[in-house]
Amino acid sequence: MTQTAIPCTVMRGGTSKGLYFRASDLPEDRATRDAVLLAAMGSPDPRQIDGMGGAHPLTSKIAVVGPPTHPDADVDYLFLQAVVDEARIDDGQNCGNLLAGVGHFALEEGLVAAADTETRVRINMLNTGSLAVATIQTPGGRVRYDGPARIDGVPGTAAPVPIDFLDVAGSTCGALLPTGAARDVVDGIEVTAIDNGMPVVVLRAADLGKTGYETPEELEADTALKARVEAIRLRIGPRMNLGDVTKKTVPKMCLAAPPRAGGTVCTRNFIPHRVHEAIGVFGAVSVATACVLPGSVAADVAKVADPGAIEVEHPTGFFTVAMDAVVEDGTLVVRRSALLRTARRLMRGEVYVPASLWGGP
Ligand code: NQM
Repeated sequence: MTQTAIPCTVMRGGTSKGLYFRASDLPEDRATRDAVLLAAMGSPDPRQIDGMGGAHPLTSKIAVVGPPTHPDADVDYLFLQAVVDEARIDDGQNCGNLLAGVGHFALEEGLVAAADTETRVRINMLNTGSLAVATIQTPGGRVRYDGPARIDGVPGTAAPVPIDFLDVAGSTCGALLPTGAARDVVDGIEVTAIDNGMPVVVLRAADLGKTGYETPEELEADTALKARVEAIRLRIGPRMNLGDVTKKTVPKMCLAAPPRAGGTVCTRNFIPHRVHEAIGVFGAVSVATACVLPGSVAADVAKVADPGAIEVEHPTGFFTVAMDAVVEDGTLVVRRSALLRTARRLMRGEVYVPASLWGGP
């Protein structure tokens, strides 16, 4: 036998797509696991032609789901980014889009028992050590995928998956404002470095000579802009307690502009080298938080009509973040954030990798 077959589910989670594995179906040894996952995705290769990856960071994602190691959780979820054109599996960030499919996967795999109408799945997010609660529709104890919910960036409608976060502030950087300030100056540009689930650096698009309404393709074609954004990222990364971020997928870089479609703020997001077609989930939560943060550069351009519902505009629509945040003694305290996603099981089967990498469990 020259190939090893590994049980695998392909799911769309929010505006991303990825491979979902049970932890027990993958090698325990990390180096072997990473080699297996790179082969499964077809990385490194810009086209990922010899694997399942979709040749873009948003379709080169992996969820590893297993029994809970947290007393308040039903399952553990580890997110892994297979870097498209490098032989690297990165666990340095979380992904709230693949998170949207974790509850379905856990139910379908029998890791969690379904309730009769809906099932609240408490998910321990290993990348950040924080908890999320996803509510999955399970009429008659079966996972339901179809429904009326629409999210921008995905055609059609599906069953709603409301997700609640309780404790994501400072999840990766150790503090909501990792530099200690609501505003810093890097290379002559004012920025806000924030981590409410995802380390993000917010910049005013106008300060970089952009409107903030450009298409992702236009921004990706602007090599001078990309070099400038990356230089700022490399300088502020260590100040956000992230160390040298040259080889990291965080922080994300968000160009913010005044809203132009009735939302709160308009965004274009470098994640960190490609430009997102929409916006990441935790990316949106962090940007939404920056909008209600007194003194931030996001607050300069945002029009906050309702601090409880921040509408983040992105290239393919809106991302709404429900927030409960208050300013106490001059400090922003985020009590809760919530949002809506959808997800769909696309395929279940086995993914094949060369047996020379791993012979199986
Ligand atoms: O920010 C893209 C995505 C993401 C991550 C990225 C995400 C999040 O859209 O929580 O969802 O920023 O790398 O899947």
